[in-house]
Amino acid sequence: MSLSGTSSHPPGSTPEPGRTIPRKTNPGRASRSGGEQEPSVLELQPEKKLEKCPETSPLLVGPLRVEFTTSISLEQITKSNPNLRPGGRFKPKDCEALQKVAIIIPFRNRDEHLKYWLYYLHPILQRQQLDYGVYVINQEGVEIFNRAKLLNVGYNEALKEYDYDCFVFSDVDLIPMDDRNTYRCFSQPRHLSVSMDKFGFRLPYNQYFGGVSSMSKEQYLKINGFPNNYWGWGGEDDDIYNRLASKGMSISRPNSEVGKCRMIRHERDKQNDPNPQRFNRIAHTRDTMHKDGINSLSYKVVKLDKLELFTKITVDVGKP
Ligand code: BGN
Repeated sequence: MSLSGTSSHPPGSTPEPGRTIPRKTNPGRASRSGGEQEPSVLELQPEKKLEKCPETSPLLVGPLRVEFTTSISLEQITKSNPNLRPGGRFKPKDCEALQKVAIIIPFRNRDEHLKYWLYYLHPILQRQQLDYGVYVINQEGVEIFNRAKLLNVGYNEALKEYDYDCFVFSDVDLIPMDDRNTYRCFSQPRHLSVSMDKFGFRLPYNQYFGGVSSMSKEQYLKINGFPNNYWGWGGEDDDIYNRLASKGMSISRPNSEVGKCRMIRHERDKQNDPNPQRFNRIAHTRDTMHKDGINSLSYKVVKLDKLELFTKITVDVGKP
């Protein structure tokens, strides 16, 4: 399957699986007997209209204990999250979620980290009363890693499945320590991982936009998505910051208490060596961003697995 940035069907055109779509009678087509077809019993029942969820979920508990000592299995996590639908989807039962959020995780060879992420995040996201889906975008092969391109792929693929209006971009190794840090979108692009243990629970610098961030579809499109040509570690998040700033947007952030999070310690992979071109690239974001982004994205989906806890999309993103 070969796919490019411009998808063959428009975002949201595919009905999401598992959702009942009320059948409509087709006024342009006469039934076989020539008369009007009786509507079925199902069609006579009005769809139960849920009230909107409150601005702040009443289910939140605040600060959380987060540790990475005990090993957990996917089966255990699945058991303790019985309300998930295939592909790691969820929506609240009793109210209509305020936002439809796709959570995009760039990935390769980090199954242990992903388990912790799923273990901690699924219950948090459900308490936040979001209509959400988790998309793990797995870079195929052993070529150098391309985080920002994988994020673009996630945006594009998630929209083929459902009409998401908000995108949370999260590293697989970052876990929030407070469920009031809502994984949703705001009137400005949001930086969520503002207070990481790795940086002494402070921002490393004011323009820092790495780790976990969120953007509405509109905000994302305004900056033409993310760069596709940052291969290896570093700079792609600064490029995204430059894009936002050049479009006159500012960064919204939770306070440093609510924004606390833990990073799972690890060695940096060989395929994620620092990118020597990053300094030069971020110096030219304003010139390159209109040619390089969601409008120039090309990749191949190698495999798409709807697992119980997440949707795993393995992609060939090419090489530098
Ligand atoms: C910065 C990196 C970011 C990274 C943060 C935190 C660069 C660009 C050249 C200055 N930026 O230095 O990508 O997220 O550190 O680790 O390297």
